[in-house]
Amino acid sequence: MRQITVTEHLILHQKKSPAATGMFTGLLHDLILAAKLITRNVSSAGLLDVLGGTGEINVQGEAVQKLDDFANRVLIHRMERSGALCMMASEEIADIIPVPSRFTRGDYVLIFDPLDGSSNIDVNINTGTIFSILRRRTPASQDPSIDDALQAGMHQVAAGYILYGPSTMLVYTTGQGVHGFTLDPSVGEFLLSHPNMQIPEQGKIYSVNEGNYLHWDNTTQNIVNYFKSKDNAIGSPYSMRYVGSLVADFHRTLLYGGIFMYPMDHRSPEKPRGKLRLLCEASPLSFVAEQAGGAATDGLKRILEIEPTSLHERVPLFIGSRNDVEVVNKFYAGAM
Ligand code: P6P
Repeated sequence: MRQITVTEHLILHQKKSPAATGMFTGLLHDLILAAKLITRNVSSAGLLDVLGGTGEINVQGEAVQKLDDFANRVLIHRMERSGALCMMASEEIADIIPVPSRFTRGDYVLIFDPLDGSSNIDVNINTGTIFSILRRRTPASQDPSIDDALQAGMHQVAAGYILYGPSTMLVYTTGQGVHGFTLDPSVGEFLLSHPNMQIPEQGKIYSVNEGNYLHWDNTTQNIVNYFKSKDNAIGSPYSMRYVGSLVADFHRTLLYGGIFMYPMDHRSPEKPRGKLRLLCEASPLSFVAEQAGGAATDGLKRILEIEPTSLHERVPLFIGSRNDVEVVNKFYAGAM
């Protein structure tokens, strides 16, 4: 295959996309540089003193891993100098991160999970960086505000992820399909390896942490039982795959089809909630899923239509093959 870089692909294939401006190409370039810096440390984590926790607890109430902190700092440092952003928001940080006025501010907002699945790093399981790019809503004459971040997923200009696995991959969409690039470490370039990725319409894999079964409501239990019964769309039980790293589970779903589920759980009856974050996890992956012909719902509503009310809002997530997500919607609508 002719070697096509990300920049070449953006210019060649994104002509009609509002994302093809120089500012956006520059943004993606800096994001790619950050990814290369992160992958360098993630891939040699066992050899550097970067394993384990920092001893801090983040805004999610989760123990911060040293590589979480490293990835977060690399992204903020690199991206605030990109000239393309007015503001960022990180899964690791409670509040919005305005680009300091000493730097050139741009029209875009970057929301990211710097290293999702980082609790798996110490056992050498795939992790990933998830990113969502919005256009600011407030006028350039004003300081950016949280309103620039609290936008429904349908307003994203671009979204995607970097997967740190046996190879490092960048998968992204700007609304013109989904394209995957694999890092060639010998030249330090992401080269097009998966053009126009499409999720199979019908899956045969389900992906969920069944250890939470007792915390689900009856409808959710019935949905999972459907996928592992013979009375489903394929007439035999689906295979079950669960890495426990969202980017890895989503990437497999994107390539092989099927459905990834992180349902609402009723661990605390007064406050049932999902685990995954809307702005830095569910929205970007749902944009990718829909652009690849798949679908994503919280059980009642298309993820991309949910209007966020807070920066770290959590949602239930069912995402993957269109037919399988449709089944989930029917169960919650009482039609199955
Ligand atoms: P559980 C990782 O901590 C994460 O946020 C996602 O990457 C992953 O999908 C999920 O949590 C796993 O959660 O409760 O199954 O361990």
